[in-house]
Amino acid sequence: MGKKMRILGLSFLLFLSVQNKALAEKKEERSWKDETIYFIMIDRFHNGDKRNDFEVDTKDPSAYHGGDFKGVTEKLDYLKKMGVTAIWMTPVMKNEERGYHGYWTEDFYDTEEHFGSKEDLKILVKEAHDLNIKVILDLVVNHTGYKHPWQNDPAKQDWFHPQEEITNWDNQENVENGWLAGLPDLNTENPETRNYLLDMAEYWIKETDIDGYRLDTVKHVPKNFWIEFSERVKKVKPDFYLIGEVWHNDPRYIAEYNKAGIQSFVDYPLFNEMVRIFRQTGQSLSELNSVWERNKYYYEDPYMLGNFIDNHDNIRFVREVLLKQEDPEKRLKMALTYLYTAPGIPILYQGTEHMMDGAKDPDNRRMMDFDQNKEIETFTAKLGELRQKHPALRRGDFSLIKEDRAKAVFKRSYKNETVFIVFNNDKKDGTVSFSDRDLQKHDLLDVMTKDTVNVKGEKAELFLKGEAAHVYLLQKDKGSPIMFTVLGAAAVFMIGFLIFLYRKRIRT
Ligand SMILES: [Ca+2]
Ligand SMILES: [Ca+2]
Repeated sequence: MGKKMRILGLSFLLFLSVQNKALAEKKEERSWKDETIYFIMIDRFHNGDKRNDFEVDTKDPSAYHGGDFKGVTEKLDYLKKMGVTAIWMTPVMKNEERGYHGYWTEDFYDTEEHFGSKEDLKILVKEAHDLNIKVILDLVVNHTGYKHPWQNDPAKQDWFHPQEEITNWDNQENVENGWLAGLPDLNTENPETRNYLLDMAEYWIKETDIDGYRLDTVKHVPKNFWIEFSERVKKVKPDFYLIGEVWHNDPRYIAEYNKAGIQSFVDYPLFNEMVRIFRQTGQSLSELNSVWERNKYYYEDPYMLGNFIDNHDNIRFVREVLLKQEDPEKRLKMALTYLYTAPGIPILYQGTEHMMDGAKDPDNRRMMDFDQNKEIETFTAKLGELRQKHPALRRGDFSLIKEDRAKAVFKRSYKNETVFIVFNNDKKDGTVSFSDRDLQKHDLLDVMTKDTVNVKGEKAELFLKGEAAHVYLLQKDKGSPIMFTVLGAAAVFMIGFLIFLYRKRIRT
């Protein structure tokens, strides 16, 4: 009997450990919320092929500047070093004249010749995948380019809505059916047009093996189109990612598109607050927490949202800072620290890591300079590395645990990892002190500087330079060896007790 008992006990332990391992592996499977996205405007990124440089004029901000698929492929190693795990590229389809940005489609089934061939695009995707980098393509279904040939095709007259600019932005029907900035508005209610667009979306996934779409002008296309669209693309690839551009300040309005199957959005309400708070000293950070509280309430999964401080449609963050006559390097470091440590997927627009400046479009789309600012480049790469290394920064909960005018402490925890993100948004140096039960018997490690901060009891007192942010990792419990002994003894006792019960049952 004794032998059987031992086998029973061992099998039980083995079963527990296998089950725990399986559970842990399942939970840690890479998800879209773990990604760090880098946003590339193909024409303005890197010129890898001079043979497609016709009509290129780098002096004209509205002309082609020479960037292409080969250029992106050549820079994949650079992106990998930046801690990037996914890229979002501006539309790749053949555009009409001067459509360097890609949003003026001429042919939905061909690539833009300035960027390269379909083969070049496939090589880009393949090489990105080899580096474990996912690829998201920008997709426009709301409109075509100004001079699209369908407009003169008698068979395609009902492929467009009647030519009429959007005038009432509070009227959803007008927002959906009106022409945006004079661009021919596609009639997605027409089954023929709808099927053409759905087939096209499916085609690019099958043809190039991309992993997601960034959906342009989502609010200008009816929700019932997006419902069918999401179903179709997810049939091709179940984990296909959709991140929608619903340019709006109200999360309730944006979150409505969750119901249409779009699981993520670029977070414009957060963008507005981040720019307002980080471009100038003295601002309280509390509104950042309010945005998160609202996001948790309205979205299906707020961790899927895409966070950004820069994009191709807005004045660059650095310019916002300069307009306030503040220090761009300090301000940018703070904003980037929040971007990479707050819940949601960071989206870095090309050039932000080189402190690139730029006023409104097209000045915010200057050709990428890979040597402009090595200091910020290294800083951003470090943040990218931290986000990958610490699950608490990707999946942890988030709360504002201390707020004192322009100083703030955010706490994030995931499983047995805890981080504190501390901001001093004042011009002057100062001490940030805060209490937290988890600080008991723990020290804090500054993950950027590797300095250890000794903690007394449940209180931490941190000295921060003016306009600075630090990320602190809660160190392992100082008393952990004792904890292990206690837990070990408890386990032995439990097994003994089970054996005792089993024996008792056999006897009776
Ligand atoms: Ca080129
Ligand atoms: Ca429309």
